[in-house]
Amino acid sequence: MIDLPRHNAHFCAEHLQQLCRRQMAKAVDDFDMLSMEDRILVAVSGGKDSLAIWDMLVEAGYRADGLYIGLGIGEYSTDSGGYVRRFAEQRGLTLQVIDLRDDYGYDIPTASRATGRVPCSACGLSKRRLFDRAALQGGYDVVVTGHNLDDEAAVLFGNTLRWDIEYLARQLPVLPAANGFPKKVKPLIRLTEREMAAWCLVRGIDYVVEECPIAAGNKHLAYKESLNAIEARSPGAKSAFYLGFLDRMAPLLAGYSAAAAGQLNSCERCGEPTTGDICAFCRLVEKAAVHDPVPVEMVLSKRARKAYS
Ligand code: Q46
Ligand code: ZN
Repeated sequence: MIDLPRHNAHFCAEHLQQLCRRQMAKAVDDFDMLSMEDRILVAVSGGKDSLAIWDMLVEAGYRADGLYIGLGIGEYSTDSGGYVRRFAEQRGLTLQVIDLRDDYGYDIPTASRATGRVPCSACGLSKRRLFDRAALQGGYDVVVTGHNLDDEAAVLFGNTLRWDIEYLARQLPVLPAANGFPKKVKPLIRLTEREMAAWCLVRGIDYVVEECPIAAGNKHLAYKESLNAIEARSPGAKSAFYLGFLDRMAPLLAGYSAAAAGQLNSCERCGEPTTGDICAFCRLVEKAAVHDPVPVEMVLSKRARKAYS
């Protein structure tokens, strides 16, 4: 039995699965995310959310392959890659693997040090670009990510605290294919972390439980903790905050997101879309690939180092 206060009910394994299937189907329908004919590429990290959404999509009859990117973040990456490979092997699913060090000559700690970007910025840029590239080159119709309600509510909370209108305007569960970018969707926006952990438990999915060591002490986790404290006092507040935003606020911001899209050029090196001459990813690879490898401990914040040791 799992207790879900926001639904004011306890769920057995069968009803929990029904709840998850229904909520995923509602998100997919409401936002026209996927069709049964689509070839889907799931961005998998080895954590519960991405493995759960891959499992849910395959179970629902969708044609979904996985893509895992080895980020070179110490033991965390070694472990998470193992979980993804075992998941795919056990179920006979197609998994593509990109290893930043082997395939591009760098890893995230080194890219962070070489470019002066915070590690999550170097990581986000690398992941976005490589998922987009793999989807377009592999002929996929859509990229699925495992962002859940807790993730999206925390991002919304941060964007709202800063009144970052451009980010708010782009914080949508579907980004249509445009300007050389593939379509991207988030079918787990109606489901929480707790529900995804429960899905994995009842479906026998092993996943990497540790967070990325670089995440320790970051703002995103602090926003999650704040929202959890509000949710504990007022069950349902988190979904009202995020789903209410999508329903009532996002339509008002639609003009901003169209204005922010702007005109893009083709990168002189890779040909992919960029606002300048050479895209940010090519510039990152150029600097990071010639830099001496940097161990993950060197790029952890003080708080993260404490949690890691
Ligand atoms: S962005 Fe940052 Fe995550 Fe990359 S460096 Fe770790 S915490 S894995 S989703
Ligand atoms: Zn480029």
